[in-house]
Amino acid sequence: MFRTIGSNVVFILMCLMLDAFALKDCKMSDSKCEFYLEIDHRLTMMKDDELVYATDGRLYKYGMTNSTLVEPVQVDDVISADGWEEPRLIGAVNGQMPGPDIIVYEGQIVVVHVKNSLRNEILTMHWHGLTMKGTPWMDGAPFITQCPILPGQTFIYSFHAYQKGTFWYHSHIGTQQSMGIFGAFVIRGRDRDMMEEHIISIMDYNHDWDSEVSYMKDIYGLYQRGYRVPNSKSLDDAEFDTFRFDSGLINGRGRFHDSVTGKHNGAPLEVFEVDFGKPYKFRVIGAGRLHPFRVSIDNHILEIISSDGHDLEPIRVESFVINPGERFDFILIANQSVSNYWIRAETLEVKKGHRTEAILRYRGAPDEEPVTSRKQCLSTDQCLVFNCPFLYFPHSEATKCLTFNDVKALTGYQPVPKFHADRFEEYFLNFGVPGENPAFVNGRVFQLPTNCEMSQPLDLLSSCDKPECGKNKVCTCPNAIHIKNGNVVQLVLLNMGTGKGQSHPIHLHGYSFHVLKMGYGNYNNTTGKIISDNFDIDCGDKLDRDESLCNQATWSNRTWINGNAPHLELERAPLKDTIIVPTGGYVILRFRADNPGVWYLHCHLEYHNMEGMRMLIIESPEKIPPSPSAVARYSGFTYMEILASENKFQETTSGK
Ligand SMILES: *[C@@H]1O[C@H](CO)[C@@H](O)[C@H](O)[C@H]1NC(C)=O
Ligand SMILES: *[C@@H]1O[C@H](CO)[C@@H](O)[C@H](O)[C@H]1NC(C)=O
Ligand SMILES: *[C@@H]1O[C@H](CO)[C@@H](O)[C@H](O)[C@H]1NC(C)=O
Ligand SMILES: *[C@@H]1O[C@H](CO)[C@@H](O)[C@H](O)[C@H]1NC(C)=O
Ligand SMILES: *[C@@H]1O[C@H](CO)[C@@H](O)[C@H](O)[C@H]1NC(C)=O
Ligand SMILES: [Cu+2]
Repeated sequence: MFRTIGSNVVFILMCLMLDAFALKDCKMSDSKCEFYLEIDHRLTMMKDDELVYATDGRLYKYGMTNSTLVEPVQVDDVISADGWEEPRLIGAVNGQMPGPDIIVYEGQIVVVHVKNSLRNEILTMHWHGLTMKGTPWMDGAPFITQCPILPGQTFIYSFHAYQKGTFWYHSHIGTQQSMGIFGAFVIRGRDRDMMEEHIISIMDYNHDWDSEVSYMKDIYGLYQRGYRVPNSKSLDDAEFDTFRFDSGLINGRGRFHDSVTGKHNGAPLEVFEVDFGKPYKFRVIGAGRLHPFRVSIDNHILEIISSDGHDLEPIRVESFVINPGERFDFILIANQSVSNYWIRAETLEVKKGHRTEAILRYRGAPDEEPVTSRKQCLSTDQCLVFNCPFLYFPHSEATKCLTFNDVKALTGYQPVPKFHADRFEEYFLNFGVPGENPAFVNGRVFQLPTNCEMSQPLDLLSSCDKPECGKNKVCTCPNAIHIKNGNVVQLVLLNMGTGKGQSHPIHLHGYSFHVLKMGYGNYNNTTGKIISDNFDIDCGDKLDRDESLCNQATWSNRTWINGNAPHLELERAPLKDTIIVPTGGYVILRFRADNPGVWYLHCHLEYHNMEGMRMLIIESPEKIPPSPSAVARYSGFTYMEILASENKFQETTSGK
């Protein structure tokens, strides 16, 4: 009798635990969708407590030598990463890397319980691309919109899924995102005949460094096998920052290619299945930490239809470039013969051959690896690449770049806010990494506030007003600009002067912005190498441009202020939340201040962000909706109860 009760209790507990780990699907008819994410560490290449090895696209347990008798291990039961034989520590969400996809429908209320089961790290979760309108304290910006979640605590995020599109969630603390704490966040529209979809996340990966180590090696030197080696270079001659690229991962899977022998280790790859004759929507997420990837699929044209959740006038390309933080949706029509095709993602480095693959498999094709090759780009049949961070590939590659200057928002999409005297604000922000200085914006290395800022945003008002900061100086302070609700804000982001570096993918929280114009440096169009910075910008001091930090920039032609720069797309400018600032160039963004809050603007290269290449945009603090006091004040296990009682979205107690 007693024993029966006991086992029932155990059974119920197990059910509760399973319930907490699996993500339930959200139905279109639900008004509220609730999810549970538990964050902790895992090891790669383990099946429970047994080590596995990779060969021929499969995984086997070690010590079982007779391969005719041994069944391979289920690939889904192992975090295989690139199949490297030494288990590597990674961050996992519900035991997976990447974490589970969260898929909801436009208009729903989303509630996500995030439990920090890391033993010695704080955590916050950012919902990348969501504007968090009305719920700015749910943005997951540590010390800015909330106190971080301490080990053992659970924080309940709750917000509206306003706008359909491809988004993602990731930790916003230190190196956690590139260690694996991320996943897709998709808001589906409510159209009836939806296309089948696939989600692709792409990241760079190595076996033993995190972004912290990259930073140290940047300062103290990069050694390999006893020799000091230079950083790799981008095709346009910009220097990439320090990172050892061992592999790339697509949905957490890739394989290690030995750079000496050129052989790979046969680790399992992600397979995307399609039916002949059908169209598919692919949602691609740039989840890496440093490298842009050029993505293509052998024998197939990619029709780009959207970026960062906003529809574009479709364009057909051979490939596109995705940077950390960006998303692209494309349509693929499965109209080739029933077979296997390589999905390729290559870095834009000079002569490195760094790449990763996945497999596009037509149903009915054999369970084999593709033998296809990529399209040959010919001068008579050039390859079109969208979103290059530069203007030219080397002439010999017969490859043509399209940039955000060459695309338009879909007709009828949100109009660009117009210049309006008295209600227009323009800022020049230069993103730099000069020499041994930490990365900064306008010479200001961002300093985290020591309290949870959302409760006291006015403290930040003049925090960079000190003599150490200013023209051609580097200082550390909580850099912020204040914008006024209702104003039209134009940001001119730069990548110029002595701190000029690889193209920075800059991400803005809280808003999507219109991309009015991208200005590139001057190139040699035969080699594709950059020659000089763009001359439209005056770095604001008398120094030669090569000696200036360019932290007080303005237009060279002073008549360009007040939104008068020429060649702006003012009708159908595409909307984004993450945009590349090209080496030696600039990008002009515009948005209406319609979301009071405290919002990060930062580089999405993980260690640039960690070092200080970030700042705050503070919109009308007096209009910030009151936060649940728990966000700022409370810590400890009471979070859950307090939030549950205070959060206005949780009208009824869920009973959980
Ligand atoms: C492996 O198993 C097969 C089938 O039972 C057997 O014929 C073969 O001898 C075994 N080989 C070894 C090396 O044990
Ligand atoms: C396959 O679809 C593409 C558009 O994605 C089209 O351009 C091409 O002509 C089609 N090929 C065949 C063989 O139907
Ligand atoms: C571009 O580079 C090529 C090859 O180095 C060189 O021959 C040519 O003169 C350069 N063109 C310009 C305009 O600098
Ligand atoms: C390359 O540059 C040369 C000289 O600057 C110019 O005449 C030519 O039109 C350019 N070619 C392309 C493809 O832009
Ligand atoms: C400054 O820009 C205006 C507007 O684009 C243009 O008409 C004018 O010629 C420019 N002045 C100079 C000196 O380039
Ligand atoms: Cu950067």
